[in-house]
Amino acid sequence: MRTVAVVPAYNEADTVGSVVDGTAPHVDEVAVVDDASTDGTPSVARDHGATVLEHTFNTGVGGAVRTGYRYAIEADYDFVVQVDADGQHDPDQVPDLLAAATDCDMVVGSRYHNESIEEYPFVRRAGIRFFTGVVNALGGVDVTDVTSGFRVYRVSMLRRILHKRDAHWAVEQTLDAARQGYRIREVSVEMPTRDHGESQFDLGTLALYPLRMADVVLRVVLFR
Ligand SMILES: Nc1nc2c(ncn2[C@@H]2O[C@H](COP(=O)(O)OP(=O)(O)OP(=O)(O)O)[C@@H](O)[C@H]2O)c(=O)[nH]1
Ligand SMILES: [Mg+2]
Repeated sequence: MRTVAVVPAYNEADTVGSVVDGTAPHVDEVAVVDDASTDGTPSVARDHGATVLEHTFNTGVGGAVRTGYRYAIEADYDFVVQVDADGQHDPDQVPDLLAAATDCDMVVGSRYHNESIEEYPFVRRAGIRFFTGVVNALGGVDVTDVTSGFRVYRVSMLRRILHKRDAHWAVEQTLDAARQGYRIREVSVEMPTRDHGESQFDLGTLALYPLRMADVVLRVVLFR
């Protein structure tokens, strides 16, 4: 079984090196997707031995992970493990996630199976609950943390669920996978809140949430 780690990274020069170092022993290759950073993230990642896939323009997390998935598909890997570059995902938990993937197609690392969710602000928790509820109701599954970016995919499934939109990529692909009958499991992962760099969440993003979310869900439910 060949495994690649996909690490989306935008201005994470302070943390990406230790993420690459921590992840490399557990996988065959670490591919950092640099989302047009301006702080030298790609050269730090390269210095730590990662393959670096560079975006010319910033796309956001959804676009960055799609580039990584395409790389995994083209290179014919069996599994992808997705790890954030900001230090929120502990690479020591990668083996647990990979082990859980041997008899399923997608493994989601959940903060709801331990106390780490309690660190997150109320609005963020309410958002996670809401998105997770939508995916469970429309996908007939029982996950707790659909927005988690600490995940494993079987690449044969990934080919069939590549998300089309950059916003709400996790909702889109998880709902799509659930509706196609793929096996989804969760594993408990500790995920402290971010303490470096800049979050993908800002006021503009939050304001557009309901509209973008409805767009993504309707597309999956009606057209796939
Ligand atoms: N903020 C941000 N992150 C990006 C972007 N493109 C790729 N990423 C990477 O995608 C990963 C997830 O983004 P985060 O901003 O950490 O999202 P999050 O973990 O849901 O939010 P926080 O809890 O605030 O960190 C990180 O490794 C980022 O470096 C982008 O355009 N903006
Ligand atoms: Mg983060």
